Amino acid sequence: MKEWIKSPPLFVLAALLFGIKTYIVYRFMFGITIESLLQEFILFLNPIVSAYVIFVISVWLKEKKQGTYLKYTALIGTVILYVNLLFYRNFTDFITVPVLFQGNNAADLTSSIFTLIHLSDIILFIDVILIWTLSKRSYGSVTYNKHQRVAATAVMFLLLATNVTFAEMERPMLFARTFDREYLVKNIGLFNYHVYDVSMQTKTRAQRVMADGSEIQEIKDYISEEKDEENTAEDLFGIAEDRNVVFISVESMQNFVLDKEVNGKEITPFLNDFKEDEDTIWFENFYHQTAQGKTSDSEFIVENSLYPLDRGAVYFTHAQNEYHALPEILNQEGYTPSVFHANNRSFWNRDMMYENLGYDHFYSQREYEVTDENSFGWGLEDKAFYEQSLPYLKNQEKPFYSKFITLTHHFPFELPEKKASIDKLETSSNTLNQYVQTARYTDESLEGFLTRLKEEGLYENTMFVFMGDHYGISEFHNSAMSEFLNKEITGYEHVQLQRVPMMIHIPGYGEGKKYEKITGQIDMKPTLLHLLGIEEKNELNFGENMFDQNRKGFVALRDGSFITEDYIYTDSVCYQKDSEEPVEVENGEESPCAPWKEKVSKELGYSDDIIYGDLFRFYDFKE
Ligand code: GP9
Ligand code: MN
Repeated sequence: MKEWIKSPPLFVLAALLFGIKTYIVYRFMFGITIESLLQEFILFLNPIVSAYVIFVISVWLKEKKQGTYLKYTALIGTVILYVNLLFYRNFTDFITVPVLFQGNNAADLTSSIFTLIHLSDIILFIDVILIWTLSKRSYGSVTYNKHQRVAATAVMFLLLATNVTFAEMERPMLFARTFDREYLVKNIGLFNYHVYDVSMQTKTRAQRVMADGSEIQEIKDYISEEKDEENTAEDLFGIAEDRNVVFISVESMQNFVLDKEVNGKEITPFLNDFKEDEDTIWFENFYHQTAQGKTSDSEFIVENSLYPLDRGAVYFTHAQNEYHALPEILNQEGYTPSVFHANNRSFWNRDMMYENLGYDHFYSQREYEVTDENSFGWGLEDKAFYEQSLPYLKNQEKPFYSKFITLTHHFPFELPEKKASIDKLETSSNTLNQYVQTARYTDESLEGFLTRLKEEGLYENTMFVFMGDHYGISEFHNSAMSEFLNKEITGYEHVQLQRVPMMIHIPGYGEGKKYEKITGQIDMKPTLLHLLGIEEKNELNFGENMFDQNRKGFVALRDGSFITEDYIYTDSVCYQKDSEEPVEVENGEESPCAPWKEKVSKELGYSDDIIYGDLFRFYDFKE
C-alpha cells in the first residue's frame, strides 16, 4: 500500500483524474444548484467514488488486459459524460432511457448539435489522452498479489459506504422517493444514476410485457358495477360550461387551520370567508390520497382518476404509459390546458409527464424572474409567482384550463420575519409553529390573485378550484398537533387530518353550499368534467362525480386506510365515526369494516394493475 501512495498505480490515477474531471463538469458545466456544504462535499465525493469503483476492476484482470480496460473505460465514460452535457445544454435535464427513444428529442438534439458543442470542451478529453499514453507503457500493467487486490477492493466498499451514508443524510429515502433527476445525480453521480435508471426501466418493461388486454375488461366491469343506477346526480351538469378553469394546487394545505386563530388572529381569514361564499361549493370531508410522490401524486390522481402507487412516484416510474387524462380530454374539447409552477422542469419528472398527459405548455422556473428579493426557501414566492403568471395567463387562448402549483407553504415552512402577518404557534414543534405563518401567507396570496384577476377581467368567466395537495404536518408532529387541537391524535384523528381544502368557486352561481359527504382527489376528474358539461364516453375512472347521490361509499387512502359514512379504518383498527372509538366486535363476529376493506384492496389492486401493465394501451377510449 505504501508504494501505492508514493507512486499510485494507473487505476488510482485514472480514478482521481476522471473523478475530478466529472466533478468539474457537475459543478461548472451542469447548472446543478448547491444549497449546503454537505451537498458540495457529496458532489465532490461521488464522482471520485464512482470512478474508483469502475477502475478498480482492473486489478482483477490479467496484466496485459489492464491497460486496455483502463483506456477504453475512460473513453466510454467520457463519451457518456459528454453526451449528457450536450443533452443538458439543450434540455437542462439528464438523459433517461425512455427519452433516448423519444424521436422528437433526438431530432431536436441533432439539429442543434453544432451550437451545443464548445471548443473548450476539448479539456474534457485531456485525462483520456493522458490515460491512453500512460497505459501504453509498463505503467499500465502491474502484477498485483492477492493481498493487494483484496485491499484495493476493500477500499472500494469503504468509499461506497461513505458516499451512501452522506447521500442518505442529505436526502432520506432518496431511492424510494426518486423525485428529481438533479437530486439523484447530485447525490449518487451520473454513472450510478444511469445504472439506476436502466434497472428501473427494465423492471417496468418486464411488468408491461407480461400484461395482456384481457384484464382491462374485468376492471371495466368492476367500475360499471360499482357505479350506481343512472341519473342519480344532482343536476349540476354543465353549470360551468365554456368557462375558463383556474385550478390551484395549494401546497401542503390541510383543513385543520380553517377557522382557527393564533393570538386572536385568524390563520386563514380569506379562505374562511371564501368557503362560505354564495358562489363557492365546499366539500369539507375531502381527503388527499397521495403517497411518496407527494404533489406529483396528487396531480396524477386528479388528472387520471387513478390511484398513485404505494411506492415511488408514478410520475417517474410510469411516465411513458398510455393515459386518458383530463388535460387531453379538455384539449379535445377546445380548451388550452397548461401548467404554471416556478420550480425546475425535471422535478417530479414533470417535463416528461406533462407532455404525455396532454398539456399544451408548462410555464416553469425558466419563464419567471427569480431574484433575491422575491424568493426564499423553495424559490419564487407565491405572490410574485401569481403576479408574473398574469401576462402568460392573459395570453392563453380561451377557454383555458390552467393549473397553478404553489410553493411557499412547503416544508420546512420558513418565512422571512418581515413577510409574516401573524404570530407563530407555541407548541413543541417548530415545524407546526411555523406552518401557520406560511398558511397565512398562502391565504393572502390567493386573495391577492383573485383581486388581480378581477382587475384584469379574468374573474367573471372563470371557474376556480382550490385543492390542498397533501398533508404538510406529518405524524411525527402528533404531540404538538394535539397541543394545538386540544385533543389526542388517535388513528381516527390522524385519518381526519388528511382532509384538505376542496373549494369550487363559480362567480355568479349563487347557490354555493357546504357538502358533508366523503370525497377524495380521485373524484376530481369526473366532477370537473360534469361541471364543464363534458360527457366522458367509456370512462375508466375509479372516482365518481362528487354530486352523484349514490356514491360507492368509501374513500380509500393509499396506505389502505379508508373512510366510509360510518367508519374509519386505519392501522388494522376499525373506528366508529359517531363515537370516534374503535368498534367493539364480539368474539367470532366480523368487523363492520371487513367488507369495505376487501373492496378497497380490490380497487387499489386494479388501479395498480392498470399502471404496472400499462393496460390503457389495450383500450380504445373513442369507440
Ligand atoms: C416541487 C413541489 C413541491 O415542485 O411540487 O413538492 P412536494 O415535496 O410537495 O411534492
Ligand atoms: Mn406538495
